[in-house]
Amino acid sequence: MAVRTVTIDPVTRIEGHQKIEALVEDGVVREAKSSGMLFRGFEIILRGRDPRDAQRITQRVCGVCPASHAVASALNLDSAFGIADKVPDNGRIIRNLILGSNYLQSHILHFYHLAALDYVDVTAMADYEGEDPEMRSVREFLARGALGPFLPRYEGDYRFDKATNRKLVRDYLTALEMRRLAHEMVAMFGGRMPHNATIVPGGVTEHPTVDKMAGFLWRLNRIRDFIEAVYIPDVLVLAKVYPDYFEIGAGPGNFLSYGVFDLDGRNPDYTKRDRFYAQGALEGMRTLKDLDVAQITESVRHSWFEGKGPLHPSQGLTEPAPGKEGGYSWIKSPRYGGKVYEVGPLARVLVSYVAGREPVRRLLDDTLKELGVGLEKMNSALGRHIARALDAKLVADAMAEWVLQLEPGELVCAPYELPQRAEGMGITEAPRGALGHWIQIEDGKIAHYQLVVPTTWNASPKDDREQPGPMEQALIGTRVRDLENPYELGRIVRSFDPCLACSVHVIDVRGW
Ligand code: NFE
Ligand code: MG
Repeated sequence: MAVRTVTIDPVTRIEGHQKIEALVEDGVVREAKSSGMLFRGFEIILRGRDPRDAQRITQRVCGVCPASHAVASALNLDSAFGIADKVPDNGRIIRNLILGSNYLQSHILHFYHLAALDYVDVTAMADYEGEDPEMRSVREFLARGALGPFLPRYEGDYRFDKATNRKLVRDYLTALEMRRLAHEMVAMFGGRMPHNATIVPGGVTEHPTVDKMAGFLWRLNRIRDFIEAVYIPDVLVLAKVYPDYFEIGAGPGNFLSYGVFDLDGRNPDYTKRDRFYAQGALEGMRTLKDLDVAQITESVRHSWFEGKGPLHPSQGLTEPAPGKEGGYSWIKSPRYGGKVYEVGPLARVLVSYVAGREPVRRLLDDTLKELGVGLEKMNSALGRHIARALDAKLVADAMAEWVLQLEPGELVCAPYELPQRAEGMGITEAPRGALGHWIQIEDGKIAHYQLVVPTTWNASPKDDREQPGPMEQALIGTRVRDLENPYELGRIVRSFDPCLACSVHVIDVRGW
């Protein structure tokens, strides 16, 4: 029996430092460990500060998904300040437009610039003789051996023909332009990108005008064309050439979504809000239960923190314990009802699908029909890419309607008074999945702030019950054809779109 440990450290082309360790026995992964390899201590920066600083500071957790932290912290402060039902429609919609624009750039970034390189063979550019100046420069960089991040890479299993490889390189370049447009869209209503300046408790500070709406819509429509004509077709080509990736990378089979994009700001209970994407906990693709935030806990059994049993985020305390016995990650282990749940575009799309949401049902049904596969195949490495592309289309199409609902001249923000003592919760969905912020205010200052972030769920280590996290489960059982080039493992991990910067934000009570 041949047993070997395959280590990928760092996993490249993701955000931040992640290490994957897989115990491979007779060519099959028997055990897998996902580790977050950096400590950041973000929440500690928040302690003792003006609660409104949370809105500015938590955005700095990440440059990829800052808008989601802006929205989560604003919802959190809205609830703590008692104005969760007072945000004017303009404020609600502009928050959605900023967050939606950030989704589009994040998904396009992930597919083309981070994940597709696992499948696209850039050496197909070596004898390119066309006139496209950008493509010619790719060829020249390749000839000079200066083509990071395309190279070096794991070798083997590049299946596209030359024409498809070249098309995907071209689309990689066009995708950069699309992300620039999406950044501009954030800046039009958010003032700047990455960390917007306009989302505040009570709404936003930016007023809609007809020229901003028109400029936004023009950019959005270009991105919608790209998603429709390029992104989704490219993902479908991937699915057709690599159909075996429907068979690997299955996660725990439980999916959690907090719902996102408020369609009505009047219900102060975020778990019951009318949102574009439905809320809920889906077990095994069929059984959808109402979201109950009391079910959320974080375990630190295998994380480098002191602490006993799992705690709800409102109680969560963390004392760093580097080198703790049994620990192997700076990431905690969020669980729902004690069980392992996957979050992300796949969870979002499946929860809304089972909840019966149009147009999610229509789009996913059409896509599955075109690919000739059943719904259950979505729980796979390929399923995550497909769900992310459909998520981009669903959000972009909805944004085109929302922007026209803005009313120039109407209010954008509600007034409030800073409470001396209060607590709050803000739940939303970042591009990578369920995102929650929790706050306690004492003497008018932040006494306690906790974030439970999508990649914390997905890249989590084992918990108190020794249940592996979603990515670990997705790796276990995978056949690795070449231990020197474990490309299957990289492809599975990247299908989750991990962001380690977000996932290891953590808190310490002593200010470590
Ligand atoms: Ni840093 Fe993030 C997203 C958040 S992490 S990218 O999307 O919140 O999972
Ligand atoms: Mg946390």
